[in-house]
Amino acid sequence: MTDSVTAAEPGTSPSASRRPWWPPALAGVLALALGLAVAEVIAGALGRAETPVVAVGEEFIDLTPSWLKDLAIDLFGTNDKTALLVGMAVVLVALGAAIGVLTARRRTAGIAAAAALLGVAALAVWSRPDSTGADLVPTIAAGVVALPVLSWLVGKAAQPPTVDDAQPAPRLTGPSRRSFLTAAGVTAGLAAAGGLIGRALGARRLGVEESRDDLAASIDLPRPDVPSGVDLVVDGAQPWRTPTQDFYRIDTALSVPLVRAEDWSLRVHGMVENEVELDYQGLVDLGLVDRWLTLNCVSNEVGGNLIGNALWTGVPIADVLALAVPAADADAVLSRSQDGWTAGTPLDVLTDGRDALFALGMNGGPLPVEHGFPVRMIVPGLYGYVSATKWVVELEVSRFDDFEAYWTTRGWAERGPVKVASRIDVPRGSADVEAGTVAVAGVAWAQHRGIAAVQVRVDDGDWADARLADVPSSDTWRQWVWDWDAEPGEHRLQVRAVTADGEVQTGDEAQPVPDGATGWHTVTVDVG
Ligand SMILES: Nc1nc2c(c(=O)[nH]1)N[C@H]1C(S)=C(S)[C@@H](COP(=O)(O)O)O[C@H]1N2
Ligand SMILES: [Mo]
Repeated sequence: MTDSVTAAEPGTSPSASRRPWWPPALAGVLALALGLAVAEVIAGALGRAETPVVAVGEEFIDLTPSWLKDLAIDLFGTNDKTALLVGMAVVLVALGAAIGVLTARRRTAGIAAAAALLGVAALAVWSRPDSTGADLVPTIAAGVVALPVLSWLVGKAAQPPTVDDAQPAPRLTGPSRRSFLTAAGVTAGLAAAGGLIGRALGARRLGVEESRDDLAASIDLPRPDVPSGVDLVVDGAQPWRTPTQDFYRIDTALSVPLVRAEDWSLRVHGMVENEVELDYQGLVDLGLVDRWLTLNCVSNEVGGNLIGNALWTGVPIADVLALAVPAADADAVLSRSQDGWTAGTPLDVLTDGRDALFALGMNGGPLPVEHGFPVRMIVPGLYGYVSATKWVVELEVSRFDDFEAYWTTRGWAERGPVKVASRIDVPRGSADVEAGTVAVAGVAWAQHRGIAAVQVRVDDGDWADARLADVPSSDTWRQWVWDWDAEPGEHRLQVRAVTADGEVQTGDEAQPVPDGATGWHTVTVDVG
């Protein structure tokens, strides 16, 4: 027997039992692909972000238990979304193939299964926080196209084969095979074209990029010149200013929210004397400031790179809250993004005079869409998950007792002050270095408290003070370097920092969950 022969179903003719399984499977995959491609085109044309694929992926992200999410970030880092899309593609191919095979055997059951699959996608679209009835249109169109195409293509695939006796095994050959392959080829071509057109339309969705370009011209953004003395420029170390394209990205959005600056507004409500609604120009008119601030993720492991430092341009959050006048018994602000993500931030942190900003510029350019265009929050001294809401559209002045924010319902702490930490950038772990003077260098951070000292030790020896670079404020990370007289052999380097208010970084090791990792970054090197 060969792989082109399926097992006979009771009551089916011998010729049916000798039909290969792959043509209906291929038909199922292609019908589904065409339907989803049509959905992408229509979503792009309508300027909708929710396609069936995107909505299912986002629901999946929101429904996955936190341990699995943490594992995915661990395994794939910032490629976690690519990994999810690849995983979804594999599942879709398998489902499409199964539906095709089922349709060849029992047409109504197969078509019902395909309809059920799209029904699940429609439910996912409907459950997205920002979805409206119009967001269902692409998914409905997918069904309108995919179901008839499935029936038609499987019909062609399942036509009785011309049995070719010259072949060692029965195969689909002759006119019926050619006709199926032509139909399959046309469907595949249309699906590919649809996918490309959908992407092209999607890329320009709502003209958000144009909106960014307009701002670059109309708003006075600073040149992101690095202050003198902050960058030690050690070979192989990270630059003090993180280039925008290298800045880490963490969020739950599979398709980024697309909001034009001219359509954006911010609503401040809840426990306030005055409800405030600001549009983009209204926000800008409050007065822009430029600040160097370091942002990091609570999921960052010891030695990890979910941290970046940039020049942010924006409006102090305190200025906006002052217009609203929070009630005396309020202690928190729940911020909400356009796609429904939330963060809970202590009210006193937002009003104690630190540079907590509604940022609209990053490193001298308009905020990139992935980093929250048109407006995001950033609060020095707090991890991103409790403060740095991207695509922010709403502030609700409230009490911590009265709400739970996105990550707090998933096992992370309610409060997320940044823990003092330090990292060795060079030499890299398991590097081979030459004996002699070796520059050991890296960064340390304790935003808003400041770094007073960084110490390095070798093989559990005495702690030695590193030389610190300058910083413009206590709100950024601080570079350090220490000249090591390296002797041949394997050595273990460790770093710890001391804050300006006297806290010595603990060597106790803790995982990122629930409120940030601790422990000394340790690097082992081979000196030759
Ligand atoms: N709307 C929205 N804002 C968000 C998030 C999110 O998932 N959605 N993630 C937060 C987290 S956990 C971090 S660490 C920072 C990361 O900001 P960045 O992607 O600009 O580096 O954004 C925060 N703001
Ligand atoms: Mo984060």
